[in-house]
Amino acid sequence: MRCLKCQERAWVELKRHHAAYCAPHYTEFFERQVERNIKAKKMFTLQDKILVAVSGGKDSLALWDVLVRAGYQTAGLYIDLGISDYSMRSKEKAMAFAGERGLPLIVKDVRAEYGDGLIGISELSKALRRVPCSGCGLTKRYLLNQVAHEHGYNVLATGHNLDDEAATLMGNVLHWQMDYLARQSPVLESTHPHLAKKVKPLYTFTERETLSYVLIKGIDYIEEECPNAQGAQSIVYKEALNAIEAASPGSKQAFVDGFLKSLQPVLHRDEAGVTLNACSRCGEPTTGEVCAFCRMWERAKAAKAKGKAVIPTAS
Ligand code: Q46
Ligand code: ZN
Ligand code: ZN
Repeated sequence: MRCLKCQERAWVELKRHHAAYCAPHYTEFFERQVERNIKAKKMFTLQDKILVAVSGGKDSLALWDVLVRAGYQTAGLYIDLGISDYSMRSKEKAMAFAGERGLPLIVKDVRAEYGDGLIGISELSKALRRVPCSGCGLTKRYLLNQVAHEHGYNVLATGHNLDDEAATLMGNVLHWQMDYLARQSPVLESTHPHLAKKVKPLYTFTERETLSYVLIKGIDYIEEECPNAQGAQSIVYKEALNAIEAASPGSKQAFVDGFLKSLQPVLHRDEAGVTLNACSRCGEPTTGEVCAFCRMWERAKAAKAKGKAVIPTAS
């Protein structure tokens, strides 16, 4: 197999594009494609201040790397969720990436700041008898907006890739989650001064393609998944989609592209505008009186005070 550009030995094969590239031409292709996504979807410009959600994993570090190389104004945000040793190891990767490149990294420690030093995501889920990902997702969404607003970043960029988007779409379609479908997009405009614009510049790349980029660039990332990801529904959908993709290359992209072109704009247009108030506890926007984040953490602390299941654990 030869590189499409220089005919040297190819390092990465992209079956769905009927192309293959050597290492330097692959990174060139990757960086150009990210730039094309940013411009085509009007995600941001060189004047914007972009907060990159950094987990220490390959996708978020690849995204931050490309944005810095392209000259965008960025800072990283790492959220320490207090999930066993995984949080510690992923934080080390995020801090090392930022430190080696002299990039600004904001670190938020959920257990210290919101859980009285005792409640991280693992204890929160036990106290509330919910799966960890539900409390975790809400906490991450809240903190991303809150930190972006507090530090003056108008755009929030996440490393969601094509596999993530296709799996989310499959889950939303299987359960006909119309509200979620209306908001599933690589770009969500800000609807409130406290809510940053949200963008996903890697939404056209598969996990394998992002992995190829970080390997070629020598970016050190955390390989292990969050322990709570095992058994998550999204993994089942990703496996199903991988089987379809193997039999028919390009299916994942066609699935997501078709949805974004045909259905998403109709659903988004039909979404009724909602009035947002300031949360009476924290001041962040909410449709009710107290936001879901404050309610959730208050319930977890109340459960702890009653001596229920909140015990700091190693898992
Ligand atoms: S970090 Fe949080 Fe994920 Fe872990 S608890 Fe679930 S949502 S799996 S991306
Ligand atoms: Zn080449
Ligand atoms: Zn609140």
